[in-house]
Amino acid sequence: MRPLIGITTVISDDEKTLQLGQSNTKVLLEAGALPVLLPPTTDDALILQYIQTVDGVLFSGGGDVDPLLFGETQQWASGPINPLRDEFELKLCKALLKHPEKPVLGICRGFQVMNIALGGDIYQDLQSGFEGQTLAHRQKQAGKYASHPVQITDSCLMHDVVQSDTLLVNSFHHQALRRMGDGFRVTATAPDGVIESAELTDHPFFIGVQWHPELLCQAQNAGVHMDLFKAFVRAAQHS
Ligand SMILES: [Mn+2]
Repeated sequence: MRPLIGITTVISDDEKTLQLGQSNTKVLLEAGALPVLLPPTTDDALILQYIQTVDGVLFSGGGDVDPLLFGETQQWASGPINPLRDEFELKLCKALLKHPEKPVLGICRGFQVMNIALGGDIYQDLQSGFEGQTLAHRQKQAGKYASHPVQITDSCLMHDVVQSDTLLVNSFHHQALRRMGDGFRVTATAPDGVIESAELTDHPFFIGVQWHPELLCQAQNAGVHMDLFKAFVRAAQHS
């Protein structure tokens, strides 16, 4: 039996559609999982049943997290927010921390949600908030193409997965992690110092990445990016 991986989704503002980029389910199917969509809810009992039902959770990419959730107000560069999605994902992530047997992978916004759930915060906007000049973290080319390198730290799950000290990644974010949440260890940084991946120490598999590996998997040489999903699915198989 394939492990069940729950993926977070968002309800459109007009409440007509449940939305998720198809690349998320495609890549999980290719990596050997059975992806299932998790409609947002704030019901604690339902969230617990989601966790009990699935073997792992993917926090998908998406829009900005409401800065009020880490003690700030919106700046001019803030993107649209979705309060239901914010509340659902933060509750789900906090509840998952009590179930370390369930592996967690976060992509872009999902990575930021993980850090906020752990008590950390994010730069609302790199261009106005980051100390110093950043490189272009909002690339113009398609997501299957990489645009900047990241440096991977030694002795971490991410290094075990990619088997390299550097990795070329795509970049579609104007926000990034700032103060790290409890136990969340930086495992990759861009040349400008922007945090690009982290993982929870003392957890079998709780990894977030700022890039979009599911889009890089569409390229010809997708091996290393698919390896991240394969490692995630393997961890879910053991749960
Ligand atoms: Mn980037």
